Amino acid sequence: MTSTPAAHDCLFCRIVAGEVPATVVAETADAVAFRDLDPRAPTHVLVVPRDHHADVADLAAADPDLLAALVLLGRAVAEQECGGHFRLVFNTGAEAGQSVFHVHGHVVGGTRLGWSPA
Ligand code: IU
Repeated sequence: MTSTPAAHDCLFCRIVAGEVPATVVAETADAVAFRDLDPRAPTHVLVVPRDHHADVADLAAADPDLLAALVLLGRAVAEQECGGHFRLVFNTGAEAGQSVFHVHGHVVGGTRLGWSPA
């Protein structure tokens, strides 16, 4: 997949640009953290880079420092909300459950998490 600086039809680009409302809980120069509209845990926040990359593998290839920044923003959110314990999930590809093709990490926590990926 390719990365583009911005995608007009990309929901998360529009959230980052402030064109679509979202509950932002943290942000940096490079990334934004906002609450998932359909939370699956007491803490369920999405961390997204401001730049458009389709998925985490594309991001890792194009800009590994930005991927690291995303992980650190996830940790900062978890420290704010759930004692620093969190799961960071990057669904990658439609078959794996990715529905928005602007890379996003799901920061989930705030409860004891089970482990049943399938
Ligand atoms: P996924 O890994 O691509 O399936 O995650 C997309 C997430 O984006 C999913 O958890 C949705 O609930 C969430 N979301 C959102 O927070 N706001 C929206 O307007 C839309 C999806 I569309």
